[in-house]
Amino acid sequence: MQKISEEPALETVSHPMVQRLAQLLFKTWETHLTLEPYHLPEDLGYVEGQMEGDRLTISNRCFQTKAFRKIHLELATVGGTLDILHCVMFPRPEYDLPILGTDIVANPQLVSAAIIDLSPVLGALGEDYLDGLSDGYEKRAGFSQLRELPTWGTIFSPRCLFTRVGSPEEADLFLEICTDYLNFHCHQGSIAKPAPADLQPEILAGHRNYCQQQQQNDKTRRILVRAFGEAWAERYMNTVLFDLPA
Ligand code: BLA
Repeated sequence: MQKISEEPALETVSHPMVQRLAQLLFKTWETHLTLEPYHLPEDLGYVEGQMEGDRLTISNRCFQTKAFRKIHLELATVGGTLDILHCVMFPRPEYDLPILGTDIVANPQLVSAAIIDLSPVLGALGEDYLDGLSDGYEKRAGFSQLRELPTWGTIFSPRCLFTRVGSPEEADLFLEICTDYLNFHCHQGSIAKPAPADLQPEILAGHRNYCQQQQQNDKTRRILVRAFGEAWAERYMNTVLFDLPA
């Protein structure tokens, strides 16, 4: 595959923090993993809709590797000003790995939400991850506006970082913590061995729970419904954002 980090910048999305996190994700994936293409349904790779007069543009990039069933990066822009980055790395159910999720919601004045987590699949995040992420997690003390998780956020781990980003220094800090988390996780993913087969049903149940909770995020759903309607939004959330393995 061509080096994804050398491809032209991802269409339409302009917020610098979104651009920088997208580039960081590509670089880190290329450094640690051997990426293969993952094919989304034909009509859902690049999508445009209309939202109360504003255009909504979505572009998706998707990969898979030995240990990851689906590595998904989505960039969305609403009306040319609200930029959204959404990324989830779903492990294959044969592997006992947590689910990496990260999301940025940014307008030119403020990044109202920046989140990164390695969410446990089997009950609680393992000691290896708790230790491996602790230096990065301690850096959260540098944010002045940490946020409370919503009620559906029971899936997130004690290493979850959720904050507003109000200055260039805070933007750098968020990207630094993302670098720490991504390097640790992608390294773990590159050396992971399949788990005992009898764990698989429990792992699948963990993935299902993650997707069910994420689907309760009404803020995501509302944007998709306004631009594309109920049925489309439902299909998109079930098949592109938070699908389960066949
Ligand atoms: C919040 N997500 C939001 C918000 C919007 C979106 C508009 C509100 C911003 C705010 O509270 O300041 C919109 N996010 C989207 C859209 C997509 C998207 C349209 O990804 C995709 C098309 N969300 C995720 C993932 C995580 C996540 C993977 O997709 C975490 C790993 C978290 N988004 C998340 C959380 C909130 C949020 C926790 C705050 C929700 C709340 O406070 O109610």
